Amino acid sequence: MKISNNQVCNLLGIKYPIFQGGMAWVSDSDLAAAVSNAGGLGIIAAGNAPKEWLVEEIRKTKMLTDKAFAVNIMLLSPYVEDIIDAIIEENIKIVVTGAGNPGKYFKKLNENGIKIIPVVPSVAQAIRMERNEGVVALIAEGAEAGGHIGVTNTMSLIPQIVDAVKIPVIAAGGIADGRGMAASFCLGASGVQVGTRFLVAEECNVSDSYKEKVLNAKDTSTMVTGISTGHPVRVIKNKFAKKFKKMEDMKSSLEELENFSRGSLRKAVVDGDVDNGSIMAGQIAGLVKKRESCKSIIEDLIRTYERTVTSIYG
Ligand code: TUI
Repeated sequence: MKISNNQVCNLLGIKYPIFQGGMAWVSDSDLAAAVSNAGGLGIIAAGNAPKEWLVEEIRKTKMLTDKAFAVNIMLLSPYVEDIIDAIIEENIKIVVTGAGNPGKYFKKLNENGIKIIPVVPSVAQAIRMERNEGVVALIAEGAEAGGHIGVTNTMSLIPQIVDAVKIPVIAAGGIADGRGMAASFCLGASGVQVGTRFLVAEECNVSDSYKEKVLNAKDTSTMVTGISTGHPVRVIKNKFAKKFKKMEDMKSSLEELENFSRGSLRKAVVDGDVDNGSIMAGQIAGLVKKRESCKSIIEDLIRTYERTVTSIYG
């Protein structure tokens, strides 16, 4: 059974309702353009980067694709205001927000005709976000996801958010193939966001050792650090994650934890130091076994989605 007349595709002008997760330090112009060219929604992650970096990546993406793409604003960034200025100046039409409440930026984004898609980890946040002008859809992200997460898992979160709002819901957290995509649609989602599987894409510029960690992961390879600090983050278990957790258990101060973890994502993604860096990835990493192009990933998602749906509904 093929996907047809999909709300998310119609809303954003894309071929397939598949978003590539906006992953800090990872989701650059090469990855976003490859996903958009393959029919999904490529997303550049501003992360903690300064405005100049984002402007350059937006311009590169426009040279690499004529398809729709988005920018993800990480709301813990010290540069959020500058990032929003860059988004407006560079005429970006779709914005995804994550890791906080984007409330105070809605007016400016909406005035500039930007479609806003907040990531939400709970029903309360979903309801709060939907009330705002310019919010056209929501990404409901379950705690299977990599990186900064909420507490509720995808299987429970999606149907509860779908029932609580009227706008389309995109499911995220634990989805890496067409079965996960079909399951998300069964729960009422109109699209999916995939992060972990794109970490090993040929067009993804993360270090080779990071990719190997994802490819070698199994179902139990991730853990959550930062629960004590109020910023839970799912990562692949390694020396860094175990030490961080130990420091939390020993009641290290927030300052000590911040000093220990500062720059840790960059260390793993850019420098390839997968012992002392933070290897953010979702619980579905155990399913990701192959390096391939973004086009091949998206085609596989669609093919296995159609096969799964046909096997359920005939
Ligand atoms: O944002 C993400 N995942 C991320 S961001 C990131 S960069 C980072 N690095 C180190 C420490 C922390 C972050 C790595 N992974 N996912 C989207 C997401 N948003 N998950 C959960 C939320 C969220 C949380 C709270 C959304 C809204 C929210 O509201 C809280 C409030 O203050 O209202």
